[in-house]
Parts: sequence; C-alpha cells; structure tokens
Amino acid sequence: MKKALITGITGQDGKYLTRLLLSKGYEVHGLKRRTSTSVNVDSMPESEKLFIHNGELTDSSSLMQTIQKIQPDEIYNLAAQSNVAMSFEMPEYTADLDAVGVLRILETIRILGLEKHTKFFQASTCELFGNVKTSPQNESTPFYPRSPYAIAKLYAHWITVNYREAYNIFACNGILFNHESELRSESFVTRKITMSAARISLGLQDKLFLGNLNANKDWGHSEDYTEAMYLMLQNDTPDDFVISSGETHSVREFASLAFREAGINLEWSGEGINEKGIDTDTGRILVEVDPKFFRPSEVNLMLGDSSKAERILGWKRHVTFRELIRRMVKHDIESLKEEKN
Ligand code: NAP
Ligand code: F7E
Repeated sequence: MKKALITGITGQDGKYLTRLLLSKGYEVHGLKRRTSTSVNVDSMPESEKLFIHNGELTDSSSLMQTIQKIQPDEIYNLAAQSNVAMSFEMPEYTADLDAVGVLRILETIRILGLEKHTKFFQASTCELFGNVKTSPQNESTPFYPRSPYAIAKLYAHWITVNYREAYNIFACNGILFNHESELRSESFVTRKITMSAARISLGLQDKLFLGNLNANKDWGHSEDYTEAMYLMLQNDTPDDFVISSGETHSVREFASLAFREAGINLEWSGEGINEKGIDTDTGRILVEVDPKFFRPSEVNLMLGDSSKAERILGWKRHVTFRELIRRMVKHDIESLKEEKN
C-alpha cells in the first residue's frame, strides 16, 4: 500500500487531495499545526487509513521525525501562508514558511537518504508570472512576481527544480492558477463574494465591500487541481506543469454571476472607488469599493495554458467557471439556511 504525506492537510486542497488518495487506496498521513483552528480537520473523512501528525514547516525537527517515521512514497507540500494580501503584512514569516519551509522538506528527504524512495510535489503558483507581458501563460513564460508571497514561492519553485537536478529527487512543481471551492476560506475573494451573496439574499447582510473589481483571474475548482497534483507524481518523469482553466474573468464578473445565482441581478454604476453594484429590482446598493482591500502591488491579468498537462498527464478540468460559482453559492445558501433553522 502506498503511503502519502500531505502538509497543509487542513486547508482547502488538503481536504480534496485526502479524499482522492484514500479513494485510490493510499495510507494518508497529514501534517497539522498543533494550533490549527481549521474546521476542515473536523470534517476529514472517517478512515482507518488516515493519520494526523503534529508538525510545522518552520520546525525541521518535527519534519524530520514525521518523515523518518512514515517513509512516505509521496509528499504533497500544500502547507503555506497562502494569502497574498497578508504576505505584505507578514513578509518575513511568509518567506520562512513558503520559501525556507520547502527547503526544509527537501533537505529532510536528502538527509534521510530517501531521494530514490520519496516523490515530492510542490504547490507552486501562477503568482510567479505576476506582472505578465504575454498571455496566456505557460511553462516558458518569464516570472515577474509582485508580492512577498509570490517571491517566497519563486524560491520554493527553483529549489524544487534544483533538488531534482542536483540530487535526482522525483520533484515536481504544479504551477497552479487560482482554484476555489465550497471549502475556500472567506479571506479569498470568491468565497467572500459567494457567502455575501448568500447572506444578502437571505436578509442576513446589507452590503459587500470589495477591493479591485478589475483584476482578471483564471479560476477553476480545487477538485480538478488536486487530481493534477496526483497525476504529476504518477508520471514517468518529474517535471513542472501549468494547471489552469484557460479562461479569464474579472472580480466584477464573478460577483455579478454569484449574485445572479442567489436570485439578485446587479447593474454596475460609477467608476474607480465610486463604482457600485445596484440591485436592479430594488435599487439598493449591494456592492461598494473599499480601498482598504487594494494591494500595494497587484496582479491584474492571469490566463493559463495547460496544454502540456493535458498532453502529457491526460489532465483536464471538469468544473467550468459557471459551475464553480453555482456550486459555491448553492452550498453557502443551503448551509446558512440550515444554520438559521
Ligand atoms: P489554504 O487553504 O490556505 O491551506 C494552507 C494550509 O497550510 C492549511 O492547512 C494550513 O494549516 C497550513 N499551514 C499554514 N501554516 C503552516 C505551518 N507553519 N506549518 C504547517 N502547515 C501550515 O491553501 P490552499 O488553497 O489549500 O492551497 C494549497 C497550496 O497551494 C498552498 O501552498 C498555496 O500557496 C498553493 N496555491 C493555492 C492556489 C489556490 O488558488 N488555492 C493557487 C496556487 C497555489 P492551518 O489549518 O493550521 O492554518
Ligand atoms: O484575490 C482581488 C484581489 O485573495 C483575487 C491564493 O490562493 O490565488 C490566490 O491568491 C483577486 C485579487 O486570491 C477583494 O486584489 C478584490 O486581484 O482571492 P484572492 P489571490 O490573491 O489571487 C493564487 C494563485 C495563490 O497562489 C494564492 O495562494 O481579487 N480582490 N476585492 C479581493 N481579494 C480579496 N481577498 N478580498 C477582496 O475584498
């Protein structure tokens, strides 16, 4: 039986990947911070093949002990300070966790002599492309990171490539474009919007405040992206792959569709910080811009090209942009109604 270790098991992707690997018969081990407050850990699948270990990516000794004990066939590194806006407030912590944390895992594999035994997946990000000059972005597009998060992930990306080339570790980077789900935290714009649309439609909230409505992102569903992670480690050779939906949509467009799913039609009026989303039926202002959500430097256009992953891994996305929004809004309305009752 194959053994996998997932760091960041309590996060959005950790949950979907755990389900996938258990369904494939793996023994799944998760690294969890002792202080984790994630609700996802309580809703982990009940399985006698699932084991949780306390540990931190900032603490080499916990990594060493856990990896030595499990001797995993595959490590999926999903743990990170994954919030771009927060990385401007905590740049040093973000670097320690998102950059040096990856080095700590790779060094543990090397020091324990597991180079030939343990395959490694790194959750790399489209944020590496940042201030893009060409679209769509693929594996050959130059990097121009625009936040402390993206710059930490840039180190993580290249140290993964380096340990593959220097020590022959089967190490892959998944250059993941934005992916969301019913488990996404509300600190990210998609879930903030779907939860607010659901609350507003049920009379539980008055208004939604957003930042940059013009940012264009390439959004997919986490279930599809975690399948790509698994496929990368089953490939014959280790490599790096862009995983994306191949479509780009603005935050404004996401909000319009989410409100429509909740039964509210929005029309947009005004410009810049004066732009407002107005309910066409009631004339009520439901969405406003608050500059406190602007970032010191922004990534305005993301559009991925996953043809390499489609060709080599046989990967394809199943959940469309519309379906993603439909699933998130439906989930949020149903769970709020349940709470209310
Ligand atoms: P997420 O929901 O924020 O999950 C992050 C995970 O990391 C959580 O389980 C968190 O645990 C854990 N973690 C945080 N600090 C830690 C530490 N010091 N030691 C060990 N674990 C720690 O992120 P996600 O959306 O699932 O993303 C998974 C990975 O993909 C991340 O590396 C992210 O940067 C990357 N990525 C995500 C996207 C996307 O659109 N979702 C796109 C590109 C790349 P707690 O429960 O303790 O907080
Ligand atoms: O922002 C804009 C914001 O925080 C998306 C992480 O998973 O994907 C994620 O990072 C866009 C940005 O995600 C609000 O300025 C407008 O342009 O949902 P987000 P992100 O920064 O793209 C990448 C690929 C990762 O690697 C990360 O780990 O939406 N935006 N108004 C807002 N964003 C937030 N959070 N809140 C707002 O009110």
